[in-house]
Amino acid sequence: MKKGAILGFALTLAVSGALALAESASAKVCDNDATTSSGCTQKYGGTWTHEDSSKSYNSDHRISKSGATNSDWYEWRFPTLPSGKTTLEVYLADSSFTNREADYEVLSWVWDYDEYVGSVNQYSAPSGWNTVGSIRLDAAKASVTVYGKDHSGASSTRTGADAASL
Ligand SMILES: [Ca+2]
Repeated sequence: MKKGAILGFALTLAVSGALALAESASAKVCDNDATTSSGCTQKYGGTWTHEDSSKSYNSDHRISKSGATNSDWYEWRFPTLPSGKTTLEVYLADSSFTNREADYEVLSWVWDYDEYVGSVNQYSAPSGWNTVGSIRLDAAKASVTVYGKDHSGASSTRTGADAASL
């Protein structure tokens, strides 16, 4: 490789690195069982057991029962976020999360319905932040919901709820 090409490649890496940093700096993270000072709250339906895990974000997570359904859901409630397009990312690291196709939805307080954002295979997801999809927010409080149903058809899997980021 010529010197100029190497420099160009290095510059590309530096610019994309800066963009990635800018994006993560503007994102708001809500963990499961968030502290009051974080501005995040949460709610859930069905059974979501609290567990400590050194792999999980802030060393804890919630997990559904085995073979959960759409009656089992966990909701992260975010404070008011700026309007515009944002990316939903979820933190998945603990190996006890086995849902092969977990659905995620987002609700903005000014909407009338939850909007489907995407599905994630929690079982094969790389450890750390995973992108679910993009959504446009409307300068209002927003919530993210994950459902316990495994849409792949796999039975007896368990769904994890750790940190979420918008
Ligand atoms: Ca956590």
